[in-house]
Amino acid sequence: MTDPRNEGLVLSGTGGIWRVEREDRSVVEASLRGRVKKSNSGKRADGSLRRDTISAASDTLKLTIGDRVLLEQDEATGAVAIGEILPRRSRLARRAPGGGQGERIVAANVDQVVVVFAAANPEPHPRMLDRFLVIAEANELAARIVINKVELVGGADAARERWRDYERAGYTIHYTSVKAREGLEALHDSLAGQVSVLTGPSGVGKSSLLNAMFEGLNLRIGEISESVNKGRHTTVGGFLHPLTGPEGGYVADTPGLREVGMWALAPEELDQCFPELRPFLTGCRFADCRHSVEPDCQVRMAVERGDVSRARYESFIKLRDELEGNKPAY
Ligand SMILES: Nc1nc2c(ncn2[C@@H]2O[C@H](COP(=O)(O)OP(=O)(O)O)[C@@H](O)[C@H]2O)c(=O)[nH]1
Ligand SMILES: [Mg+2]
Ligand SMILES: [Zn+2]
Repeated sequence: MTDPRNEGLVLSGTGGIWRVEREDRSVVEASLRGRVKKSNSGKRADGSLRRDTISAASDTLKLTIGDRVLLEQDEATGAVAIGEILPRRSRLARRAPGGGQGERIVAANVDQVVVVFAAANPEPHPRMLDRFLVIAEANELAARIVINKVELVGGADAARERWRDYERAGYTIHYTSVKAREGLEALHDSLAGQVSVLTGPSGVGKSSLLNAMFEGLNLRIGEISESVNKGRHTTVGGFLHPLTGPEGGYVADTPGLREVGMWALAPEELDQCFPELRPFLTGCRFADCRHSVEPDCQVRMAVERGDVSRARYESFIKLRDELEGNKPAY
């Protein structure tokens, strides 16, 4: 039987020491017990199977932010150790689930991926947005989009014009301005009580948005990247920030996801990661249709009819080329 009072949530970790939030919201530093690292039975003490076993010493890096763990306290020394990693309900990995060796789990137990771009300054790159969305889709995670700094382009309605393809694809888009305090309430409500991975290029206003929505968070503004501490410690996997407010929730800041070139997905799975293509995929003449030059391709016909955005389709083709090795995927 597990004692819920000993449960914790991993907020961050450098090397062997992990910061873990307890149920009462206090934060303790804990080491990972050797026993956990080496256990490969896949079974809990009561004999039930664990879904996600930490199976070998080399796998210890797989403990990640967002993991729920059981804590054990040494009575003599008071030192706290992580005795067990509880099953994950979801995860965000740089490789698609099932991608095998080299998979890098960025965060566990994630509810959604929130991709932030600026309407201007820095100029947004839709193809980069497509990559982030593909990563979310490949991990079967819900994704929403934030277009910040809309006051620079004449407000939300003017900004909206440029992102219609994504609304049509089914994504929820928040048009926000920290400066003009626009759209913050709706975005706040979609983050509160959830575990979100907030990602996007640097300088788009991610930290500013979080500070404006969650009082007391006090993230630093204008930091080039939170992952610059590579030389000092090995920052294993970003930070999970507890959100202030009665609903709780967490936002993960994950350096790993910024290296958007560093992911790999089977090329033939890419079409599934574009939600607006899915209704057409079973209609192509060839089951392994690449949707480029093949006859009777339903995807291409949908593009010709205007039912699927040409820009998104072209993005799909470019990413597919890349995954097929015309450019190294990582
Ligand atoms: N004009 C404008 N500037 C913003 C807005 N939100 C943030 N900024 C500025 O954009 C810069 C980068 O913000 P920051 O939050 O550090 O971006 P991050 O790198 O994505 O975390 C800072 O100078 C902010 O003041 C906004 O809505 N409008
Ligand atoms: Mg920031
Ligand atoms: Zn096709």
